[in-house]
Amino acid sequence: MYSKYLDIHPDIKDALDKGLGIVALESTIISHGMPYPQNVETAKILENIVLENGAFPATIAIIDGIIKIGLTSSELEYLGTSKDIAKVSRRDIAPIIASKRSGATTVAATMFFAAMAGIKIFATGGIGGVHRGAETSFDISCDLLELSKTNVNVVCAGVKSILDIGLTLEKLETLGVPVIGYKTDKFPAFFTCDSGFNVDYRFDSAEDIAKMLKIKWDLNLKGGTLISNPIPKEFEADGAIINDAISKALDDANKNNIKGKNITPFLLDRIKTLTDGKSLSSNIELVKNNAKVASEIAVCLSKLNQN
Ligand code: PSU
Ligand code: MN
Repeated sequence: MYSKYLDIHPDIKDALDKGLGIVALESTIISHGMPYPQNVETAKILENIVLENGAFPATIAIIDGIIKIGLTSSELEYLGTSKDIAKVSRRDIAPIIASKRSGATTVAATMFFAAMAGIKIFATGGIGGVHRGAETSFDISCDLLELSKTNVNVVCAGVKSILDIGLTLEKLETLGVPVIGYKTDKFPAFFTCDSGFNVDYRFDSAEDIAKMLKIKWDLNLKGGTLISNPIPKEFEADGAIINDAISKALDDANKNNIKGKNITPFLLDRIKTLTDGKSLSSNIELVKNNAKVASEIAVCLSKLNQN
């Protein structure tokens, strides 16, 4: 029924048919999370990292009303440069397709499309979550709800402290989403390795994570998992500088009355400026590391399924 809306790149189709490892990659990070040209450069580097680690990269977006699983380099360039790319979360999918527009997919929408195509592993930087002040703004990312219902596992570096990390973890518990630490007991805070909160479970190899995921599916436990992979120590940002930038950025967002889907891109851009671009280089390094770990898990899963 949905195949007429979906265009799966031939390489991904072939990998799916053969049961090979595939890693989904999101596109909001390209269009709304990083400036040009670093956004397009990073998108291409991520695809190469996935290939080098034995899996196939499937960057996901909507181009002219068609859901694309796997993008060409000119499509990546278009998403990174055009000013007319919508930020597409779950609620935006049907209207954007109906109006034949192009959209960059958030974690929620990327998960939804990855599941449609049969892709189980997804790498990104950080997911959305419960915003600070959510008790009055009600601003809770749809990413969390998607994790509770869609069977795609997201490798990320935790969440930024632009969010309320404690409340985000509480919400994930309510939604029944396992929060896993890859080689760590600490839930990471994106730019730094330790948010001050612990993860529920620690796994020390991609193979052990793949085995755990298989058990979850065998038991028909619906929904995804959050696999948190801390930024490599050598790229960790100075916590004090980051926190200072985040407070200032949050203040600016308040003063400018920035709300809803615009707040995350606004904060990311402000933090980048306030840290003289240092946040951007940490951001790039942590996503690269997530793409590598996601590829290792995808390859282990493919082997498990073939045995
Ligand atoms: N957090 C980041 N960088 C990002 C995002 C979140 O550190 O680029 C993006 C992701 O695409 C995520 C989305 O899915 O923002 C969440 O947006 P919202 O809070 O509006 O749901
Ligand atoms: Mn929101």
